[in-house]
Amino acid sequence: MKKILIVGAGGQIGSELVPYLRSIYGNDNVVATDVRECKGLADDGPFEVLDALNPTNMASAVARHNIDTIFNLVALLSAVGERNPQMAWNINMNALFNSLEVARQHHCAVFTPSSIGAFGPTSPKDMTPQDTIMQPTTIYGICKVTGELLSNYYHQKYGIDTRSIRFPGIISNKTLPGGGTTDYAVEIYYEAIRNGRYTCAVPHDVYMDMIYMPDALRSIVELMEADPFKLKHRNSFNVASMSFTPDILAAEIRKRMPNFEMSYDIDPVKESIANSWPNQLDDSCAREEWGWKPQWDISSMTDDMLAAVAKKLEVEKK
Ligand code: AKB
Repeated sequence: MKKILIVGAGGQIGSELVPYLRSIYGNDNVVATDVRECKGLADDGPFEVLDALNPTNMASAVARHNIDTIFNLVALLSAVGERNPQMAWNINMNALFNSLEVARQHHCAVFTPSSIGAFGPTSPKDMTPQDTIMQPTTIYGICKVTGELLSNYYHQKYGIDTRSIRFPGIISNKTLPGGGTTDYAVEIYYEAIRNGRYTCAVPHDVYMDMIYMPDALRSIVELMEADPFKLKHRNSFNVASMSFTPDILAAEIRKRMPNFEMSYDIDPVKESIANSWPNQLDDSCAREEWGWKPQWDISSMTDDMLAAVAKKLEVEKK
């Protein structure tokens, strides 16, 4: 990776991946793009407004900047996807298809995030294997499985260096996620600091995999830098870091804020999605093939999140 183009850079992952990649590969070598202007992304390096659904404009950016690696971060998440499945398919699939086609024409590598949402109710719930039955029941999951297959197809047929990770819910403190089923695990920290209480839309006892953003960012670079001869899989790798229920996360916050209160107002769409996803993934292939190892757990993440969110909200108040 010498010259990188990120499409959909303004979202939860992109807003932190851009500075992370710039710190490793150099500011001028990471071109951030999004469908709209994004505060902050133009401060330290190149930024362009680019609609990933327009392949001509994407190809032009790749050619102009001499890009060798495309990160396609464009996505409508699981819960919001259920409100408009046609739009979710259009955005999720066509941004990926354009990235792969432009990569084929301009000889680029491609990274695309997949998700625990690629699994469904018929997948094994506990220690969900890397290779197993995948019959998701959300449009988001259907896009993710199709995207995995399509990315493998581009690798097998055209030799494109496609790689991907099945991300758990990503917990971060810079940009809020929008429209996911795992969003509660980010919102809870903001509401704990703001109001000392949180109303959760996901049932109290549903386990889902989660990962803290610093681990997620590191996993992306480690996979993209991995020796291709060691990769038996490509699209997409299970990674695991921590798995908990809303009750467990609330108890963790209460250890630091004893008066924190949690109540529940269940969203039936999120409930059904959460119930269809794994409790915990088996990430042994990622560990064996490219050395994946998480560094954060629920306790260290909660310390860091509460401090970072408190600081952020304090600064915003001024
Ligand atoms: C979502 O909840 O939709 C995402 C995901 C797990 O892919 N955070």
